[in-house]
Amino acid sequence: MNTRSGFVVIFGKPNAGKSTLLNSLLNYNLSIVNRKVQTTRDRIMGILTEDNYQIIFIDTPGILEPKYELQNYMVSEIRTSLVEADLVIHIVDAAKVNFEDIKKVNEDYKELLSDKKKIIVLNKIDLMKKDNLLPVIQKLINEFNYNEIIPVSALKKENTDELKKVILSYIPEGHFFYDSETLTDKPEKFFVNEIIREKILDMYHEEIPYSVMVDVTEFKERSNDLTYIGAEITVERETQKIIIIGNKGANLRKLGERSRNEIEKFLNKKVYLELFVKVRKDWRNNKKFIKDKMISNNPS
Ligand SMILES: Nc1nc2c(ncn2[C@@H]2O[C@H](COP(=O)(O)OP(=O)(O)OP(=O)(O)O)[C@@H](O)[C@H]2O)c(=O)[nH]1
Ligand SMILES: [Mg+2]
Repeated sequence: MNTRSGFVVIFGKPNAGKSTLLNSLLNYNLSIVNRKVQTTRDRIMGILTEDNYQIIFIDTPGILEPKYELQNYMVSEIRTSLVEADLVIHIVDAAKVNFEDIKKVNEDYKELLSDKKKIIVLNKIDLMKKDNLLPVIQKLINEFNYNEIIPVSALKKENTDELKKVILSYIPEGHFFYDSETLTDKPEKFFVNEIIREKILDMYHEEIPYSVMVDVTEFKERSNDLTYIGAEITVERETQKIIIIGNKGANLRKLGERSRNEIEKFLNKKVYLELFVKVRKDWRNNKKFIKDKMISNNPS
């Protein structure tokens, strides 16, 4: 039997629904999703192996103009992902299509996109009248050279089967890159970290989610069914630490409880979770700190 295998990069502005689309195509909640922007910070591989094909999806951080070192890291994650792409899915919010933005993205990433097959996905169609889609599609056909234009709702799984079929038609023949049980390139520790960050995104507001770095510093099986996890939450200022901890530690306890419940489901084991809050002034601009933490969170 001939096998097919290829890399598909999901690329677009913050909040367009990249991670939601990844989860929906995988039928599995791998990448964290949140209504706040800049949820995803690292590229995350989600591997779909079915029948005679293997599609390696790569979810990426939202495209932005970097203003601090952490965002430089996020942009470098986008660029590295594009290099290996067989197909690029450029996803936009269908109700808020900004043609100037699309032009700019194509310009900014020109050298990485020039020889690639590209699909533009118009996402969140559940939020709009279908009649309003036609003029958008027409303009995209007239002004851009995408190989395909596909409207979907990643959240409601509308037209995602159709999208999957189209994606598959662009996957070249070739051997599988990973064995068929592998779901991702990231270790368990990375997802534990992401679960804690997801709960922080839900619980805290304003600049806090953007000023937080989570690092799982200990991950030890104490017995067959108990795992000890120690995680450091680094913020940029004392005042943020006070908010994270809350009155008599109430917020931190709640964060710990919510994270632990989810981590236990993910690992299918009992977990003892300990959270430590640290302040590292202006860490988002500290290249060395970011590099060290990202290596620690993404061991290879
Ligand atoms: N109504 C609707 N909401 C959606 C759809 N897809 C995603 N969303 C919502 O849009 C928000 C952002 O989704 P994400 O998947 O986190 O977006 P992202 O592009 O990965 O965002 P970043 O990682 O921050 O760049 C979340 O609240 C999702 O539930 C959709 O098809 N319909
Ligand atoms: Mg995301």
